[in-house]
Amino acid sequence: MKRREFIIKSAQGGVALTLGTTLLSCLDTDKKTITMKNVSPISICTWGFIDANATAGKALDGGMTALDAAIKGVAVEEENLKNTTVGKGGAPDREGNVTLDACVMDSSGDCGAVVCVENITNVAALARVVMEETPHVMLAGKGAEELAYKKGFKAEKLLTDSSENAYREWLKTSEYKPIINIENHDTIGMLCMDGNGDIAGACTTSGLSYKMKGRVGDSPIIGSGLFIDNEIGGAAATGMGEEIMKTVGSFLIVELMRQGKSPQEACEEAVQRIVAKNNNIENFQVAYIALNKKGETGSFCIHPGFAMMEYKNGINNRIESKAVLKS
Ligand code: SD4
Repeated sequence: MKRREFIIKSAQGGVALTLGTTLLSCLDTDKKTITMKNVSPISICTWGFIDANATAGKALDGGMTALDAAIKGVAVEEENLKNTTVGKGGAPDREGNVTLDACVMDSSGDCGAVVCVENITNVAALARVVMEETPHVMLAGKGAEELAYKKGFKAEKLLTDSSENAYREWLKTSEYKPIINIENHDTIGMLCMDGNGDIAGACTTSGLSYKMKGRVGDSPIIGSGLFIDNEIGGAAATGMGEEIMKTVGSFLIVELMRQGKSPQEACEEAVQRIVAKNNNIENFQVAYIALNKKGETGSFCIHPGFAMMEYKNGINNRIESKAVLKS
């Protein structure tokens, strides 16, 4: 349901949501299928998240909508305890609290985001609730968390034994150098095209490890961590959020594609904009992925080592991204 319809229906007393049904409809979306228009579905995501991308790709092949598939795909990483940059098991801030950021954008141009959310694992699904069931685009902290409980999400301890141990180790020096952030990235941004040819995406993260309390990066910011224009395509980002936000990277890529650039050329230009403004690119990573309406994809990054997953025609490929710097 679109936000405007929700407001109207709410006003008419026509909305009867019971606890739990929203979460179910956000994550267990297998029943929502579409009539395929002969478009071969595609899913791409940041980093080598084979399972997450296969989950989305297969769901799309089964007729799932792009938004449902993207949220289902990124949930795999939100629930992966080994991923220390997303969801449960994500690294905490410098005070030991895990705070998550996420956003979603659909093919109609609607979007939702949550920032600095504690105790909720599936924050991309929560961003969808903000999009579909509130009159707003973004909710922060306690407000987002309270909405989650109202809609049936359960409270979970996001700090695992292993992330707590790593945090305690870090506390010994408390060395906070956010610019040295080349290796420690696992944020998942995912772009899906469904059998109707419609594009949607999701992006979810715990942000920088041991970040300042309250720090929010690019990932939940529409236009920075994610942007979709269903007439053109979509883009998603990972890496040093501060640099991505300064250039509104994902929006920039979609606009460059609108001007005729391929997804690859657009990703390269967006990275080069950051490179041109920084004399310390040795110290941080930025990587972009993009998908256009023709089903073409691209990716580019500053440091070698970034890979994109691409699911097309039933095959899930890992594609090593070209980089500005040499290894
Ligand atoms: C952020 N872009 O919060 C995120 C970090 C990231 O993998 O991509 N980590 O700035």
